[in-house]
Parts: sequence; C-alpha cells; structure tokens
Amino acid sequence: MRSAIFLPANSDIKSEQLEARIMNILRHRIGKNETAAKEHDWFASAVLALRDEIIDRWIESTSRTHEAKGKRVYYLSLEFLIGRLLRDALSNLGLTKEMDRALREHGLNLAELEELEPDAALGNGGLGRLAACFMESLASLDIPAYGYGIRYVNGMFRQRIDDGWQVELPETWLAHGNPWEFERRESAYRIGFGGEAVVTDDGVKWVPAEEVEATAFDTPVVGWRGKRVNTLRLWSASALDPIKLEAFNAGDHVGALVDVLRADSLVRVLYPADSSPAGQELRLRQEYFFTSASIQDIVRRHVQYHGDIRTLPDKAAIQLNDTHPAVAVAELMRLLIDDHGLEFAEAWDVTRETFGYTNHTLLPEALESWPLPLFERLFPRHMQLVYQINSGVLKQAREIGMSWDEVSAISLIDEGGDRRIRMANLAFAGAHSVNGVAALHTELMKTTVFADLHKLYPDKINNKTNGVTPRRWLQQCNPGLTGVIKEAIGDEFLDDAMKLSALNALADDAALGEHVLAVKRANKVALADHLKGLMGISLNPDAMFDVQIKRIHEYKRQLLNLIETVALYDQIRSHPEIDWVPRVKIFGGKAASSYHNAKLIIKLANDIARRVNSDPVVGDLLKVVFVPNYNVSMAERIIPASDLSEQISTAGMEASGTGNMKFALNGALTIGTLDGANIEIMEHVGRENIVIFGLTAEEVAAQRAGDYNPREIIENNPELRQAVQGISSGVFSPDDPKRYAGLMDGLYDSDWFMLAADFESYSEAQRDVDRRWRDTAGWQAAAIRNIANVGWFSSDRTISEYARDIWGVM
Ligand code: B1H
Repeated sequence: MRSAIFLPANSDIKSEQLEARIMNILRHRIGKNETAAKEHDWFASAVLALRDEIIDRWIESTSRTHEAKGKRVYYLSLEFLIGRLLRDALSNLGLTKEMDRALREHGLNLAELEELEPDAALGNGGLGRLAACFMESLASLDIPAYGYGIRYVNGMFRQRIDDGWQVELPETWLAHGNPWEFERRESAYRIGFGGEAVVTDDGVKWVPAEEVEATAFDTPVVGWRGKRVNTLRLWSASALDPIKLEAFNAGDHVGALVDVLRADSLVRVLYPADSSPAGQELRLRQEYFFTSASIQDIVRRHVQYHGDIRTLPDKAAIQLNDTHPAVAVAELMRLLIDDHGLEFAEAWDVTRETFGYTNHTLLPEALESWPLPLFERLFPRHMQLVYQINSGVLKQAREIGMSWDEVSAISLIDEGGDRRIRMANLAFAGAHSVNGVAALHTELMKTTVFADLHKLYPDKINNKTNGVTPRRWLQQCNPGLTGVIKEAIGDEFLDDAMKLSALNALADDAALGEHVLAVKRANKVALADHLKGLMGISLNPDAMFDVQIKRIHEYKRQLLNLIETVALYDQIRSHPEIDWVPRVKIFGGKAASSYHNAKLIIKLANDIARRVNSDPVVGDLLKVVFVPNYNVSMAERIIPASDLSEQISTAGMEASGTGNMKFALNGALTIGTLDGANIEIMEHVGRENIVIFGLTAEEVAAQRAGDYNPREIIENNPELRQAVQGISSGVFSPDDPKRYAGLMDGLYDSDWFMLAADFESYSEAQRDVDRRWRDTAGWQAAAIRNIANVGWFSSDRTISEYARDIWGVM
C-alpha cells in the first residue's frame, strides 16, 4: 500500500481542549451560554468541536491525493444508509473517552447526547447500508474515494404501528439542521431534461428543454484511527430561476414557483422500494440528476488536475451501485463525444475502462428497465448513444455466431411488447467489470439473468462477497464484547478483523465462554429495558432472543418464521409441561408502501404477538415482538443482544445478505438456508456452528420447474396444517376472521417462495437449536467460533478485493 504521512494515529487532543472548544462554539457559533443551552445546542456544539478536528485531517487527506496525482475511486449510489455519525467519528478518532469527560464537566452524558442525532436514513436496506460500510472501509484503507448520491430531504419513512398496521410518516432528519455537512456552492452543475439533439457544425449537441442546478453537500467520512477522511458528496437541486417574476407580477403566485417545486421534487424523497424498482418518471429523473452531476464533477476534476480526458481510466474508477446510476454510461459518452470531441470508438474505450457495475439482485421484477418513449423524451441525445452502443454490441454478438434468441437477450432494448431500455444490459456492456455480491449469486448471474451477456463477455463477471465494517458493527455497537475479546487475544483485531481467529484456540475456554455470556446477557437486559420504554413489553433476558430484522419481503420469508411460531405456540399450549426453551421472537422491518402482502405480514406478526403475549398458558415460554421503525440505530441495539439470527430466504433469492454477517460477528448463531452469503459464512465458521436447513437453490429451481404441490405438503403435515388453518380461519384475527385467508390460500395454490417445502426442515432445525441452547457451554463455544471466523466478512476485505481486481488502486 501507499506510503503515508499520517497525523497522529489516535487524535492526541485532550478532554480539556475539547471542552474549551465546545464552550467556545456554544457561545460564538450557537450564540448561547451554558444557562440558555438546550440539549440540541450541546449536541451541535459537541459535533462542531469534533468536526474541527476532522476538517484538519480532511484537508490533509485531500492534499495528499492531489500531490500524489493518485487514482480516485468514485462510488455512485442512489442510497447511503449511514445512520448516526457521532459515535462513529469519535470512535474512529479515538476520542470517545475525551468527549465523555469533556461533557461530564457540564453534567452531560455522551450516550444521551448521541441519542439526539437523527439517523441519516438515505437508503432502504442492505444495498444502502453496504454503500455506507464501503465508504468507511475506503477511508480506513486510506483509498482516496468519493461517494456520490442524493441529499434526500426525507429519507426512509418512519414506521409507526397503529393497531398492528404499518403507517408511514415522513422522516425529517434535517429538522434541526445537519452539523456534519458543508454546502459547496462552487460545485454546482446544470442538469438538463427533454428538448432535442441538434446537429451543429461542431457535432451533435443536446439542447434541453428544462434545466435544474445540482449543488454539492459534502460530509466527511472518517476512517479507522483517523487515517484518512474521504468525502460523501450528496447533491441537492435548485431552480435556475427561483421565481418567474413575469408570472408572479401577473398574479400567478403559485405558477411563478413551479420551477422551484420541480427542482425540489427531485431530492424530496427516497423511493421506499427495496429489491423492486419504482418505475415512475420521477425516479428516472432522480437517477439522471445525481448521475449527471457526479459524472460532470468527475470529468471537471480530471481535466483540472490531469488535463487530457483520455487518461480518465488511469485516474478514476467509477463503481455503479446497481443499475440506478447506469445512465452514467450514456452520460459519460455524451460528455466525451459532444463536449470533449472524442470519436465514438475512443470514447467507448475510455467509458468501459472507467466503469465497474455491481449487481445486487436477480429478482426479475427488480431489474430496471425504462419505457423507450419516456427515456427518449427525457434524454434524446442519450437515446441516440444507446442505439449506437447497442448496434456495436449486437454486431459483436452476431460475429461470434450467437443465435437470434441470444442476440435479443443481449440487446440493450427489450423489443417484446412495449419497447424498454434494459439498464442492466447497458451497465454490463459499458463496464469492464460486472460483479455479484456473494459466490452463489455470482454463479447464478452467469447461468441465469446474464447467461448470454456472459457468453459474449466471459471475462467481465467476477465475485466480490459483501462485508460489513467491524468498527460500527462490533466495536461501536458492542463495546462489552470488544472488551472481552481484547482481554482474551489483545487488540490486533481492531486493525485487522482476520486476527479474531485467535479466539479459535480459546473457544472451549470456560472462563471466556462465561464472559461472552455475561456480555450477551447485559446487552439483552439493555435491549429489554429499551423495548420496555418503547413498547411497554417485559422480556425475560434469560430467554433465547431469536431475531429476524430486515426489510419485509416474501422472499425473505418472515411468513415462514411466523407460521413456525404459531406451530410452536400450538405445541406449547398442548404440552405446557414439557421443558420448552423460552424464546423471545423479535421481528422488525419496513414494508414498501405499495407492497400489500408485506404489510399484511406485519399485521400478522402483530396479531400473533397480541394473542401469544397475553396467553397465560405460555407465559414466559414464548413472546413475540414486532419492533417498530427498525433502522440502523435499532440494529445497533438489537444485534449485540441476539442469540439466534434468522436468515431464511428461499435459496437463490437473497443475493448476499449483510445482517447475517453482523449477527455472527456479535456471537449469534445463524439458522439459515443455503442462500447468499450464508453459504460462505457456513464455510468460514464450520458446518457444526451454524444451523442449516431447507432446499438448495438448485432444488428450488427443480421443484419450481417440476410438479411442486404445496397443498399436498400442507395437508400431510399436521403441525403445518394446523398453523396455516389457524391463521387462515381467523384465530389471530377474530376482529376480521378472513384477514389472512388470501395470504394462506396463496400458499396452497402456488407458494412461489417454497414455505411448505421448507417448513418441516425449518421446524426440525428450530428444535435442534433448542437442544443446542440447553447445552450452555456448547452454545458459547459455537458463538465464539462464529466471532472468531467471520473476520473475513469485514468490508475491509471486500474493499481490498475491489481495489485490487476492479479499480486498480492497491
Ligand atoms: C438489494 C436491492 C435494491 N438488492 C432496488 N437489490 C431498489 C433493488 O429502490 N430500489 O429500486 C433498492 C434496493 N437491494 C440487496 O443488496 C440484496 O437484496 C441483499 O441480498 C444484499 O446483501 C444487498 C447488498 O448487496
């Protein structure tokens, strides 16, 4: 890796200096004295004091890259699910204790102040959180990088549960201002829409019908030990003409503001769809808006520092986070050809060498495609370029003798029915690297959705198994466990998660097992206290905390978990005398606003909870909790307090999963299918330290293609039948007995997600979990072996692989 002159590894600023800074800021920037200061003023002062420390490192990092004339990585993502930043920045700078002390001088508590920070929830789920982990790892590995996205005014909606139903409320994370961001008015670009492509003496030029301005807001991203501070650049939109005075003076006061509203709508709200695209025009406009601003920014920077645009691939690696920014391929081509005068062929080489594309899902409904007439209306020049790119691609395909079917599968334009632009095909063709996010997913890319493109470009597809940052997902969220690990193996693992493997030698050490157990129990008590305050429910911290937290989606099979919960409930009621393992079943997650079945599953979880939790026969043996408004901060509380991690998607459908990695890192055992990264987790922690059940991806495909008969399975399994019939007949919804009839009918009739096929194996696996739980020492040893062997799932490893194989920066 590059040599570097770092500022001191851990910041050597003292708590007295920090305190002086805070008091100075409170007085001179916030404009209050100690008597007048409210808690938000203290929070802002603490952040600003810390920010001063960050800025020095930020400027130092940036000038280091300038001087080295180094290559930069650009991560384009419509989502960055960051969460809170205060604890992260303090911890990465080694200033947590100093800040704690400084605040205590004034009777303040750091943990309480941390709670005032809203989650920056500019993402839906795994894809957005991965982008946030990647940003942190890029800085930690001292790789010069920019994240590019949208500064949504309203991020992921806040979920309220009203009478068991999800209600979506706007999340106003910017209400108290955002002390982390810097507006960069000098970095502004015009973004066009519509109009026409005009032929001039100087070549083709796009003359848009509308234009908005994109302005940059920069947030510093602090790497581990403050090594490097990178930039997350989020774009906001404004009208070129804030008010149409002519219209205003003519009395049309609303019409005069229409440009402002139109610009504002671009950055107003994150589309709350996970793993399924929201196919509206506004979404396409959002995609182009942030992509164009980012590409213009990258091109401007390159020309400014390096002169010749032809050397772009030597100095810039642009990674497309799924197809949401795939229009970047056409946008860069446009700038290279129309603005910089490159020939098409030359521009195409530069483009392909610059871009990499990451695919995150193979769900057919999730593959983005845009109606051609819409695309052409908004981007007439890009449309021409897409045609030109396509003709080259199709020519190549015909040259190697591909069949008509293969050629039409490769085409960037779907000619079946209404004509549509296939964004994945555009990204595939326009990138030199196309990667999946776990080994199985990457193999399935080659054999299913991208089989024909893979045949044409056999060297593009590669695997980069996802990872998570151990700073946030171990050190910060679980200081207790971090301390126990330090005691046991020293602190090398803080800098290299692979060093956690030293715990293997101690896995059967009784003392370590007890320490890990004690930390887990303390975390469970803390979670139980929190949920008591939040929901008024009392949980027994000695019960097994069995957790499924993630977006609600049928393929993730929360419904399988719920049906098994009902089956368990029925059994406990029939045999309350058996020594059942007490369980707390914890669910959390948001449903896309328009996803009917997902919302119904949330209601079912709440209906089951109400009935089970008030049943005196089961008492403490079974509790069901649906935690409202699951988000990053809630994950940071729940994961360290979990015993069992539910990763039970239909095999072949979860591209990777990243929650699975966080749970294992915090010593939970996984019950899971052979899907996504679960497979690699199993390979790392060992088959004996994970509970695997269910069909393989191949078996799922075979069953679907064959004569799969869920009705027969349900009718022949008395436990399953009773649970399904109970739910279907209104046992949990006496107020509306037919509420779940349709949901359950779907299982009998088609069961696309193979719940019936996997139920028996899942249920047996759960009883196997019970048996393991009764052997406390054995459970602890398995938990330690999980922690010891998931260092590989650090996003530092993932990013090192991207850096080496795709970006050429390490
Ligand atoms: C993932 C998405 C996604 N895959 C469309 N695809 C979206 C698709 O708003 N949209 O239109 C938003 C998100 N998200 C997830 O990515 C996978 O399901 C996970 O398995 C994976 O771990 C994660 C990160 O790679």
